[in-house]
Amino acid sequence: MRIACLLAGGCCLLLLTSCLRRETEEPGLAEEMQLIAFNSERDGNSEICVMRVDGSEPRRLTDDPAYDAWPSWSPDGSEIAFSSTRSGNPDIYVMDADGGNIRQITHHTSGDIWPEWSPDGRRLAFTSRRDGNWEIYTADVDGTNLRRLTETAAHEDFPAWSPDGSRIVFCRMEGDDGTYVMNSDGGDVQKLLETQGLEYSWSPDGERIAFGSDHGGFRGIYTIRADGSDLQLLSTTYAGENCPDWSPDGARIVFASWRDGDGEIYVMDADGSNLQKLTDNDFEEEFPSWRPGGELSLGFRGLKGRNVGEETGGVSQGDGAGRRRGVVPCLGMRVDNSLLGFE
Ligand SMILES: [Ca+2]
Ligand SMILES: [Ca+2]
Ligand SMILES: [Ca+2]
Ligand SMILES: [Ca+2]
Repeated sequence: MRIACLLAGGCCLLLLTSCLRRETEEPGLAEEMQLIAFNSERDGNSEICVMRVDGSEPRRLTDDPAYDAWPSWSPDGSEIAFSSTRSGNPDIYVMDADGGNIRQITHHTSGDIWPEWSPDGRRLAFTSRRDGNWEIYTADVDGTNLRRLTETAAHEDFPAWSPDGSRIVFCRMEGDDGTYVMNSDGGDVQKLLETQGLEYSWSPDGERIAFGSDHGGFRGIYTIRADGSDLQLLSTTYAGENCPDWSPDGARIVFASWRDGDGEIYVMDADGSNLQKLTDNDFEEEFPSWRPGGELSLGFRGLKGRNVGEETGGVSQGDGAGRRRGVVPCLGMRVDNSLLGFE
């Protein structure tokens, strides 16, 4: 009995020590808290997934036989806009960052795809064919106040906001092809480049625009200055690469590449160096979207979407106050508007 008590006491001490260590871990784990949303077909059809920026802990957010694609984070990182065919045709949806609370935003029988969240969090830009050919539209995040920004016989696609929300870069195909930029109300359209881009991303400082392109005959990741000058090729394989997205600090770019035969997610420094492969399987993976900084970069360790037990997991307010231990409900994301999960 005495030995059993001693052993139990030792275990309690170990648990207490573990808890104290976790409670006192210092901030500075922003890297661990950053997430990349992407498409994966690893479960048989395209789903929205998230993973850490080192490729670890991939987790599926959607679970529907429909085609779910094109994730775009809200600026505060609490929600994700995406397109899905679950209504019978492509429509825009918004869900919480843990995959819950899915809301259908567009309700048109035509295709509505490629949502991009505005920097102020209020609008979604997207591409729709509802008026006969592909045009760029914006709408409030609840789908109201729809506005068509382009009106041409050509195919407009891949809208991306400037960091200050004043401009939208996009691609025009099938007539006067090229990369264009316009005001966020559709005015002052300017051609930046004769080359078309495939999925644009504006650097956080507003200085440069990254895009995939067939410029030169082979598809790679390129950047230009926001005025269209200084075209630079970043990727080195020309292996069907597109969908670049800048990290919140502007230091890195995540993108999709088919250099190994099927779509994988890679990350590189913004000058093209220090390439890292984040996924490695036989299924298509593409459309990566880097989660904006936001309140999760507070120093809490990430979560694993499982019950990690009373002693190791719980939720807290965004500033770390009000920590409550218990079931960890999701992967390091908001539990509701005020609570964050931690491990
Ligand atoms: Ca699906
Ligand atoms: Ca639709
Ligand atoms: Ca058009
Ligand atoms: Ca793959």
